[in-house]
Amino acid sequence: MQDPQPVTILPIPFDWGASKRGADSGAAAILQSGLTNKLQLLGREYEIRSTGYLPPPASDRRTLDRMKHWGRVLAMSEAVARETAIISGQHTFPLALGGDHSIAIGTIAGITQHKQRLGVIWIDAHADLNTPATSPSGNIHGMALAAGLGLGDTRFTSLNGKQPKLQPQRVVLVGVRELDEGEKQIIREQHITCFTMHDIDRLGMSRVMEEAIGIASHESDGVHVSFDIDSVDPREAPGTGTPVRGGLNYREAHLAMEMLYNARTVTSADFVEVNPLLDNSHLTAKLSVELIASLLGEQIL
Ligand code: 4U7
Ligand code: MN
Ligand code: MN
Ligand code: MN
Repeated sequence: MQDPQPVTILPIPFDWGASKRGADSGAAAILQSGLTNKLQLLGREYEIRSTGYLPPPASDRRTLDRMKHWGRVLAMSEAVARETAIISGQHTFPLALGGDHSIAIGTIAGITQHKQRLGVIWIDAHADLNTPATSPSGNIHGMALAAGLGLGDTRFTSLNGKQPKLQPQRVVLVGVRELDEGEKQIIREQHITCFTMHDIDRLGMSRVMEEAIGIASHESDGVHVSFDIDSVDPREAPGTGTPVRGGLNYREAHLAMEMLYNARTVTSADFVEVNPLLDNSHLTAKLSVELIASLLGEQIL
């Protein structure tokens, strides 16, 4: 990977994959919290692009109990996949700003158009491995990683024709502390590497990230980092729709980003689930800017 690569920021103002409204303003909050200024300080060229999908058409009411607002999520995913495929073909670094985590259905579909052996590091309190059959909520943001692995509704799994887009041996979960029964089963059946908070407590973040980077990049043609801000403890990141206690602390989250930068293997990223309506004094959006800066090379010394 050439470094420093220009960054293409893709804001995705979308929240119909989640049950709470508000994550659709997450990207704007991250931009308002000084992201582009940071990129300039880091000497990174950047461009901001649009998916052309703003805002969701009120007319699209296609929904099901087990796949809420699937019509809107699908239309968004198609637009995101189209745009991300273009960006990743241009040798810039695609940085997708959510939006809820359902946007990753589109980014992974777009990026894997060029990278068929993409590794994924999914940093999240949750695994997002539900299918319509296993989901307790019907919220599609909880099904995003499953879709990339070819599990779930074919409208989502077959987005760029080819399914599955990811190979489970190159998918690594980090920070997990809330799993549904169906998700546990998928992790076991597919042999997905899952570093829970328990593992982070025992091994330390440094060792966990070393292993995660090794596994995701093994015989890969790139590594995608999908960072759900609810991986971070709610004390540091309160502005998110599905907070879970006992998460990454401030330094653990930064260390993960710094190690990913130092490994020079990351080729694209999502930052998702920032909800400014729940975010007192933009703490969570500011944290996201700092973490993105660390991922893109900001150093302490
Ligand atoms: B997020 C949940 F049941 N698993 O499927 C579900 F606990 O993108 C939560 O990680 C999903 O924030 C959270 O609804 C999705 C629930
Ligand atoms: Mn998530
Ligand atoms: Mn989550
Ligand atoms: Mn969430």
